Amino acid sequence: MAVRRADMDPADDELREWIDSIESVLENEGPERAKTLFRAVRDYLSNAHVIIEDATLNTPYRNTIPLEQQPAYPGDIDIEQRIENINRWNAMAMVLRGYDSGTGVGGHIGTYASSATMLEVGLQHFFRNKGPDYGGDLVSIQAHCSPGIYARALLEGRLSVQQLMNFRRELAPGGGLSSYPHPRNMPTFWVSPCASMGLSTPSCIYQARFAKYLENRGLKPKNGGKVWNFIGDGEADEPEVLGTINIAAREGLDNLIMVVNCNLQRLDGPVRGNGKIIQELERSFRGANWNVIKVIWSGEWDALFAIDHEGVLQARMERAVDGDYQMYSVSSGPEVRAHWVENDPRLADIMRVRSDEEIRCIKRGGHDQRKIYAAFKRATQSEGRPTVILIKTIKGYGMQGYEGSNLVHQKKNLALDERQETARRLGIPLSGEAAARADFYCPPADSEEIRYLHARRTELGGPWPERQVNCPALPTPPLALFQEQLNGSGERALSTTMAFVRMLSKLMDQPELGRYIVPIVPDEARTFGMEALFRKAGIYSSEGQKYRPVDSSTLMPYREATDGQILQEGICEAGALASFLAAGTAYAIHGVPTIPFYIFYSIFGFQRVGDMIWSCGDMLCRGFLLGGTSGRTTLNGEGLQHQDGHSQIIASTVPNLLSYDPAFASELAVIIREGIHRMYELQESVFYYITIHNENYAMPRMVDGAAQGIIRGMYRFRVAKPVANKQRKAHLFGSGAIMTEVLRAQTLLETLGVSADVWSVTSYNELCREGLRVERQNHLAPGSKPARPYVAELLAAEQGVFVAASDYMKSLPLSIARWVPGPYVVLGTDGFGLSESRATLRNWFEVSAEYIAWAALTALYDTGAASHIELSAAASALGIHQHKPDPACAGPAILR
Ligand SMILES: Cc1ncc(C[n+]2csc(CCOP(=O)(O)OP(=O)(O)O)c2C)c(N)n1
Ligand SMILES: [Mg+2]
Repeated sequence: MAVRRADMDPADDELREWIDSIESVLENEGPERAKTLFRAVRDYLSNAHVIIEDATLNTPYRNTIPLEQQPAYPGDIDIEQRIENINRWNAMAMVLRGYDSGTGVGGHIGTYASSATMLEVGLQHFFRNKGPDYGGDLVSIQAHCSPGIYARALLEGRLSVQQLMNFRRELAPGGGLSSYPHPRNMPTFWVSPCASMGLSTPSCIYQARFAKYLENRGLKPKNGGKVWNFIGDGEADEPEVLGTINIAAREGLDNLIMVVNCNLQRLDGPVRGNGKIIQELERSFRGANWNVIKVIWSGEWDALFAIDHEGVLQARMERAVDGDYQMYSVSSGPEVRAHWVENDPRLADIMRVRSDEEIRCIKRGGHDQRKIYAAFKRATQSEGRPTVILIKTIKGYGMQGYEGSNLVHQKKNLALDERQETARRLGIPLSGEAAARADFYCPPADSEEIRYLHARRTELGGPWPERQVNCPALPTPPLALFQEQLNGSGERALSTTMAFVRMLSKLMDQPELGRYIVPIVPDEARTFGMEALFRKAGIYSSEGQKYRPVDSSTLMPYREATDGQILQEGICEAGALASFLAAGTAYAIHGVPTIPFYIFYSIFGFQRVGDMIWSCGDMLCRGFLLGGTSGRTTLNGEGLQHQDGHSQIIASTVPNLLSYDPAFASELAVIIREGIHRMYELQESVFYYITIHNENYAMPRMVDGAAQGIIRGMYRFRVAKPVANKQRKAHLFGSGAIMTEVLRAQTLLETLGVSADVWSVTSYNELCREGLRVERQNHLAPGSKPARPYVAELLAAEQGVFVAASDYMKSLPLSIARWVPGPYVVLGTDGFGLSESRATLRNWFEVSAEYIAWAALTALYDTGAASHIELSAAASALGIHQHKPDPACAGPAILR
């Protein structure tokens, strides 16, 4: 708690003496000396076990930068204010036009209204584009500000009136605009998505870190570039926000500037009615060792602070809670004065210099260009630390009658007279009717405003936002690079994970490609057998390695280095995924074609950070996600929160993500090579999810000519020996590690007189997508000869019964059912995982060889190709429990 004369007990002479003496040091010897003395006293007390809990985490509730340190404003504030007002009007008009159109498409006014000034100061003076000498700024805004950004692009001539009229109507004639920043939908405009609140912060933090990684590894010149992350104060409640700020300080990200728009409100009401969100955030960020700059009051307050000799005004500001401040924004001048003064004559005296109207209109810092400029300027000069700027604003600023009200977030309409009054107050030269219609206003091209705006952006390197992709293509390595995997392992048993690590290492050794590989691991490298890479490639650390690792004398020491290639992210899947996003979008942001391989426990991928993976899709990210130790039964013993039987299913929901569950090293080799080809040579904006396993078995040689089938999702892996009775034919579909069971089932069936071909399904998702695509075309434009989906074509000539076995839920193999030309039984692992051995788990989930063979036999029985007696004999020979509980809904408890 700050000590102010106003708060001091007049009878406490000792305290006054202490304060007098520190005041004298401050005046005569300066702040550095005062800090030294204070620290010495604090350390003395700490040594004596007297801990001051709230030591210095909070500073007074006022601007961090005092008037005397405020730099001169470099721009023409009048013109900038006019431009801002036009943007405010047009942004509001977009939403009002949408409302008037009766389409119900919605939109928001309040968020941009609160942040227009800070964005305008940024756009006029700070946000610089990439150029020959500058790395370029990455700016992520609050998603709900998008109307303001579109409005500005209208003034710049980059968007048309028609497009603005079609805000939130992307399919409307003439083209429309997406609600929020979505690079996927507007790939030459938006750079990064942010509509799912809370994700932009880890995304920006790791973008800033990845820029340093590229610089330290010599892949990007050290030519600067800031990452600006604008978020809402309500948004700061998302755990991803405060949960990832530590790493920014630890990494010394002085290229990162976070700006929190503290309008004290979220959607429903106050963010911290009973407290102060700015002070709360200040504590968190200072505790995490960030630079914190608060912008609370506008210049009008400076004169009042100048006469607040005893700190009574400051003390009153400390006492008021956010609920009070929100109330002031909707109250009249006399009401504010009365509440503020609280019968304190000293306060009454100070406030007397302002009229009631002046008191009502007195601004918050977030609506004062000079205060914002000072904060932004200081933030850009930070060295060695990230900066957060906490800016106090009013939600819906300028929306007459709605400023600060609890319903302002949802406000989409204004009455006609309110529209006219707003236009008048903003100085928009529209007629009464035009204002009531919410016409857009654009000054002529040679007007002062437009010329100024263009001149400023030209100086800052061009328009913002703008997504420009200018990245060299990489040559695809020949498939022969993975000859070892294509040849198979002979008798030697190994897992697809081991094969993957060998391939990764090979790729890292490639002369042209190798340096672009970015291996990313959460705290799991040893789980996947990747520790040998530590020594070879090094673990990235901005500080190098200040200690001798405990295993320095071994062959695989824990080696950290400033130019380390591996990103070891600790136990932070959100951070690791944000690194993946940064590395996978470096082609667009930095023009550097880094290829991320993020390998993780598969259940902690989609299930844990699925929204971030969705965001990768939106941001047109490239790279490989590797779901390690995947499968519901393959991950021996780990149980309910580790065994993943559904990531492949969730993967199918991301449209530009291709997902595979390969069984063999050769398949993995073909898929990875194809991925590099599509993403880095052809530069397609897709990305890959590949599940890999930890079960060891002999890897067969690649089937001749199978590459296309592997890529498309399915090929015939092994033809069965024919049997005498042609009716007794089965086709077994296997994928991933369950393939070993399928192969065993083939042998079992052979002994039962059934001929079963084995097909390897590398991707049900790709088969299904292609099938649906083809069917859609057939339906939309029926021709004389309809096309056939690949899977239907592949199986067209096959007879008999079909059984699919997957370590994933049944809906995965079921997704291709309509193209299978015969009876089709799907076996899969619906239900929770449980701690058991691999063999027991496979019986429990009915995906073991025995259950696969049984399924084929019962299907044959249904077609009349097997007899009842035979079935009874097989049930006991195979050990089938015909009355066992359904694993889809039962847990082990039911067994007791
Ligand atoms: C993850 C997520 N949850 C909820 C929402 C819905 N939502 C959109 S804006 C908003 C309130 C935002 O408040 P704040 O962050 O304070 O921003 P302001 O509009 O006040 O500037 C909410 C809840 C969302 N977009 N994303
Ligand atoms: Mg808010």
